[in-house]
Amino acid sequence: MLTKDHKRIAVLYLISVTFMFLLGGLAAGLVRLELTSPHGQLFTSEQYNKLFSAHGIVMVFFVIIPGIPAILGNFVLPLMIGARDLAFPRLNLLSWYLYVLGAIIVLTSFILGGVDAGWTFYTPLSSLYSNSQITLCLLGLFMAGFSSILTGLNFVATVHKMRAPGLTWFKMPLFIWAQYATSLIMLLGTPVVAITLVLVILERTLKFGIFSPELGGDPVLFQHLFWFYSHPAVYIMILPSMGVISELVACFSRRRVFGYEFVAFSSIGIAAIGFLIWGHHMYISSQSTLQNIVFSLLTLIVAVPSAVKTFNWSMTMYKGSVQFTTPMVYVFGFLGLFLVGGLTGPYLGAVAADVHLTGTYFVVAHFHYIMVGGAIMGLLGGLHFWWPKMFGKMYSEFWGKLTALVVFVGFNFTFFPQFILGYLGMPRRYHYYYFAPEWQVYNIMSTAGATVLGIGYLLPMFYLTASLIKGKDAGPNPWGAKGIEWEHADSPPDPHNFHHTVVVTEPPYNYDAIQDNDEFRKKWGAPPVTYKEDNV
Ligand code: HEM
Ligand SMILES: [Cu+2]
Repeated sequence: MLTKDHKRIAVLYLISVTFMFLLGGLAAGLVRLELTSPHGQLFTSEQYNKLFSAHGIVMVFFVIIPGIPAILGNFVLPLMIGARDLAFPRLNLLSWYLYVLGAIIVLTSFILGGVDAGWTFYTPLSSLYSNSQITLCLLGLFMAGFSSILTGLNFVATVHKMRAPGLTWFKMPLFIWAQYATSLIMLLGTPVVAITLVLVILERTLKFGIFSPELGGDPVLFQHLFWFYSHPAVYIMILPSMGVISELVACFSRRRVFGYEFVAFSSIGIAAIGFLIWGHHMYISSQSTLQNIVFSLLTLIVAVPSAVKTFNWSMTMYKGSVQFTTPMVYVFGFLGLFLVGGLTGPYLGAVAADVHLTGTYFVVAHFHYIMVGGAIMGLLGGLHFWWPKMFGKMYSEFWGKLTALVVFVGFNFTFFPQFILGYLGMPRRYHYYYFAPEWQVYNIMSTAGATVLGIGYLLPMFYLTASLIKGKDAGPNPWGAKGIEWEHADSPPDPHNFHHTVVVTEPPYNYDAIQDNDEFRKKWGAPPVTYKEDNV
C-alpha cells in the first residue's frame, strides 16, 4: 500500500470502490424493500431518510464519481499515451489515501447515527435543523473531494506533458479526450462544492449566517453553489463512460470512430456547457422566470453533443463488422439505457413539464438511467475490456455475456416502472404511500427488478476472481486491438509499462492496417475476425 505504480493504485481503487458499491447496494436494497408495502412498516421515517441518504452519498461520491477515472483511468491512461506513469505518482497515492480516509469518516458518521438530509444536503435542513451526523459526514466528503481534485490535476498534467513522441492531440484515443474533459471539470468544479460544504459546517457549528434565513442567510444560495458543481458532476460520471464506449465501439467494429474529431470536441463541449445549466435543478426554488427560461434553453442545448456521440457510434458500427464480445454487449446495454435516460432529460429540462415532474420518481428513474445505466454499464464494459490487460487472464465469455444480459433486464425492471410512478405523482423520499395503494404494483415490480439487478452486479465478482486463478493466459493483445496499451505492453504490463520507448506514427484506431489477427482470437475461442472493405 505504499506503491507509487499507477497500475497497483488502480487495483487498490478497484477493491475499495467495489466495497463501497456493496454497501451502497445494501442500503438501496433496504429502501426498495420498504417500498413494497404502501404502509411502510419496516422502517421509521427517520431510519428511511438515513438509508436513502446513505445510499445516495455512497453511490455518488464514492462509486460513480471516482469509478472510471480512478480505476480504469489510473490503469490505462498512462499506458494509452505511452507514458511510464502519471505525472505525479506520489500525489496519485495520496489521492487514494484521501479517498479511503474520506470513506472511513463518512462511514463513521453513518455508524454514529447517520445522516438524514439526502445526498444534496439542502439547507436549512442540513445546516440548522438536522440533529444527525452531518458535520462529520461533510468533513469526509471534503476529503474525498480533494482526492478528486488531485486526480484531475494529475491527469491534466500527464496528458499535457507525458505523451509519447508523435502522439499529437488528434492522435489521442477518445478515452483520453474524455478523461481530459472530465479532469477539467474536477479541477474547476470540485473546489466550489468543497468550499460550500465547509460553509455548511461553519453554519452548523459556529452559526455563521450564510444559508439559513434565521441567521440572515439565503437557502437558495446553497442550491446555486451546490448545483454549480453537482450538475457538471453528472458529466464527471458520464463522460469517462462515453470515452470507454468509444474505445469499445472502435475495437469491436474494427474501425476508426466515425467523425473522430467531432467526438473528441463533443467531450470538451459537454464539459463547457455543463457549467451553464445548473439552474435546471432549481425551477421551483423561487429563482426568477427569466432565469428559468435561460437555464431551460441552455439545458436543451447540452443534449446536442451527447447526440453527436451517439450518432457517431452508431455510424461506426453500421460501417464496421461488429464482434459480439462481452464488452460489446455492454456497449449495446449502454446505448439502450442512455437513450432512455437522455430522451427523458428534455422533459425535466422544459420548465413546464418539470414543475409537475420535479421531486417525483420520474427524476429518480431519469438519473438512474443516466448514471447507473450510462456510467456503470461503461464501467463494467471497460472493466471487461481491459481485464485481460490488467491481470493477463481471460474470463469466461459465457458468464460475461450472461451477466451483461441479467444486468440489462434487471435494470429495466427496476427503473422503468419508476417513470410511471413519477408520472402518476409518487414523490421521492417518502417511506409510505398508503394514500395511493395503486402504486404498489409498480413498486413491487421495481423491487423484483432490483433483486435481479443485484444478482447481476454480484456475478462478475465470482467469475472475474475465478479468471485470476484458472483463466487462460490473455497474451498482450487478446482482442487484436489497436492502441499503445495493446500493441506495446505486456499483460499485465511490467512495472515501467514498456520495454522500449514508444513512438507513434499511425493515426488512432488504424484498424484498416491490420490484415489478420485471428491468431490472437483462437486462443480464447472467439470467432475469427472478418474485415470489410472500407468504402467511406
Ligand atoms: C448526461 C448525463 C446526465 C446525468 C448523469 C444526469 C443526472 C441527474 C441527476 C443526478 C439528477 C437528480 C438531481 C436531484 O437529486 O434532484 C438529474 C436531474 C435532472 N436532469 Fe439529469 N442527468 C444527465 C443528463 C441530463 C440531460 C441530457 C438533461 C436534459 C436535456 C437533464 C436534465 C435534468 C433536469 C432538468 C433535472 C432536474 C429534475 C428535477 O429535480 O426537477 N439531465 N439528472
Ligand atoms: Cu443538472
